[in-house]
Amino acid sequence: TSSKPKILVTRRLPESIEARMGTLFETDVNEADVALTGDDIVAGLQGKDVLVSSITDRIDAGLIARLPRSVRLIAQFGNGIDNIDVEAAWAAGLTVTNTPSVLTEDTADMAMVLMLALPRRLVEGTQMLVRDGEWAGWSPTSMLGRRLRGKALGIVGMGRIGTAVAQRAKAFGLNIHYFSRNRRPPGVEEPLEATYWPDLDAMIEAVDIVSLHTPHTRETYHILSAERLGRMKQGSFVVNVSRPELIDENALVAEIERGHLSGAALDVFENRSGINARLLALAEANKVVLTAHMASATLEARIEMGETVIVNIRTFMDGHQPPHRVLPDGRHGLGRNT
Ligand code: 8YV
Repeated sequence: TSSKPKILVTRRLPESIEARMGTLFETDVNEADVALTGDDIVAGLQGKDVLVSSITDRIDAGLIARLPRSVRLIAQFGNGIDNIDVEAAWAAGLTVTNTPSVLTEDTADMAMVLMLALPRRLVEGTQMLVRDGEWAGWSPTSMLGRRLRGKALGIVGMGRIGTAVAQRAKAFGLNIHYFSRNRRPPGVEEPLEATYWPDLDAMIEAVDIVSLHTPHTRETYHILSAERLGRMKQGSFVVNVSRPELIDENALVAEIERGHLSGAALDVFENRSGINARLLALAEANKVVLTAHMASATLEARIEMGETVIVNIRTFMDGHQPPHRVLPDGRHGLGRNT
């Protein structure tokens, strides 16, 4: 038997990452690349030191209690850790790590893609061209969208990703507003000319676009509640590249259907096994733009996430504190799997 750390990787990772893991660790990858059940995870971890998890693994207190004693580290491949009960992991003496920062910029880019897609009718334009005979050619009044410049963007959660979105949006001429648990330190707001709102309800009423950039926790579950969606400005819209649980999706659909909101651009969905049929109908009507949980899905980000996982494992196995340890400070919930 080798002295290399023994790891179970629950999903396929980019080739170069799997190859590197294969040389550094005794690596067992779930080649099938479909989400493992709790029983599969427990069985696969027999005699192993590390679980390399993804958002599709539900690691709740019950599963943590059943993990083999040899397992000491849960190294999440991802930024969000709402699939892991971090408190239960800590109570069981397990260390949890994640991969922040490396996906910030790509995720912020996708927020801009989605923010522009609705008012500039991106998907509709493509559909019109690909559906034979529907394009009558250019005219001064065809395919008119609405200008983004000058609109007010309300960012909910001004952390790494929220700030990266604000920087991009500022360059597009949007006026930046934000709500965050804590006001950002001096130096952040000034270059963005950003307005801090200590009261989320007040901000919601004042902006044209709401973009969500907070983790999913007990406190942020349905932070865009039916009540808040109702308070949004007539004709405003929502962007979500974060977690589906942040929005009361049925209420969002209802507000778009009745014409109060002009639409939504979503990368994540409450019912992950089958997207809400009313939401799909709204997409058909070009009121919403839907993407497939791909805001951080660039090859570069995935490789850097893999490298971060490797650093976390090596540091931990060498007996040091891994750089991206997640603290049991309540910043977790137990979301359903993607
Ligand atoms: C991934 C993400 O799709 O990091 C996150 O929180 O949502 C995405 O990067 C996922 O986490 C991969 O496990």
